[in-house]
Amino acid sequence: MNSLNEIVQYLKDRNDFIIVGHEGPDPDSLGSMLGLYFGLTKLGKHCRLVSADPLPPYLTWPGLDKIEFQGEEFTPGDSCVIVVDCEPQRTGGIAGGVLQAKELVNIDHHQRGRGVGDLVYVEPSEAATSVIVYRILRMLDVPFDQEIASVIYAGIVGDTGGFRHANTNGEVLRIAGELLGYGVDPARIAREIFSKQPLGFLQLLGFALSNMQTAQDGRIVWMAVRHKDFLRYGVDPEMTDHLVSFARMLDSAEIAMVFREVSPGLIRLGLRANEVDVGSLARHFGGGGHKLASGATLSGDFQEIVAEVTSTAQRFLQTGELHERDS
Ligand SMILES: [Mn+2]
Repeated sequence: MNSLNEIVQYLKDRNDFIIVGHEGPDPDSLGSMLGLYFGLTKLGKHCRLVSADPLPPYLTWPGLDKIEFQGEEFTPGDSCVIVVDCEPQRTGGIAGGVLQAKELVNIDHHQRGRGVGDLVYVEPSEAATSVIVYRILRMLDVPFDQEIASVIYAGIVGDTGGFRHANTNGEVLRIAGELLGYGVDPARIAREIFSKQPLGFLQLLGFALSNMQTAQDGRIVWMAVRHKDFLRYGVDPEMTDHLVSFARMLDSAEIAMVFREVSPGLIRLGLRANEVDVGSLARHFGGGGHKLASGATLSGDFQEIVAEVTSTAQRFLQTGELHERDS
């Protein structure tokens, strides 16, 4: 792994960048992309923003209109590719092109050891990749303005759950407070990220909540939504990552899970905890993430997967152990 100084020196030395974030972009992924974009552009460098997947609806942040949407046809040419908030393999449909980059930089705050690139900076103790981007831009002496401050602030708000998650600390609040000084509109950003939902989603949420299940006296809770249910409510399953934040509201929950059948036989598992290490649980099923927020994608029979994951989670909660998977 490289130091932040080495990353900063590299960015100073190069002039042509393509910035990418993860599949299913979230506020921190987008905030990091846009913050770097505005910062490097202000230094006179050529930058493009590329995403494989569409953006969450309702976001009105500056710079989102600069994002190009590409798929497997993506080729970086001679540009340096900077992957933020994930490892290069998690960039979705453009991952093949990303991995062919002549020069690849990876800046992230997820599980250490997963970074890939010619330069890698992965710091899991940072609350958001947007915080790392903030530090980089300060080291580059980029002049901050409302645009830069807004996108970085929004990224931090996203990954801290609006300053409610365990990754919230004095340093994060200090940076956020400093960013507000540039004219950021915190109420609008929070509402766009957390509180603006279409009717179909709220009705689907009602359905999912009323079918919520628990085990071990409510210490484990899960919601399971079939593909046909998404169709019935007219909701794009890929846009429902945040369902898990409702499962975790159960007072007794130590592990909260959401199973979303995003297409027939393809299931996204979202995991949240307040103390239990659900990052290990996600990795057991081929996924990844943080200790308290993680996820995995599984394919197979929906009911069988729900049964396997929930029983593994129960055993994990009781014994703290994970055994080899059978399949
Ligand atoms: Mn993040």
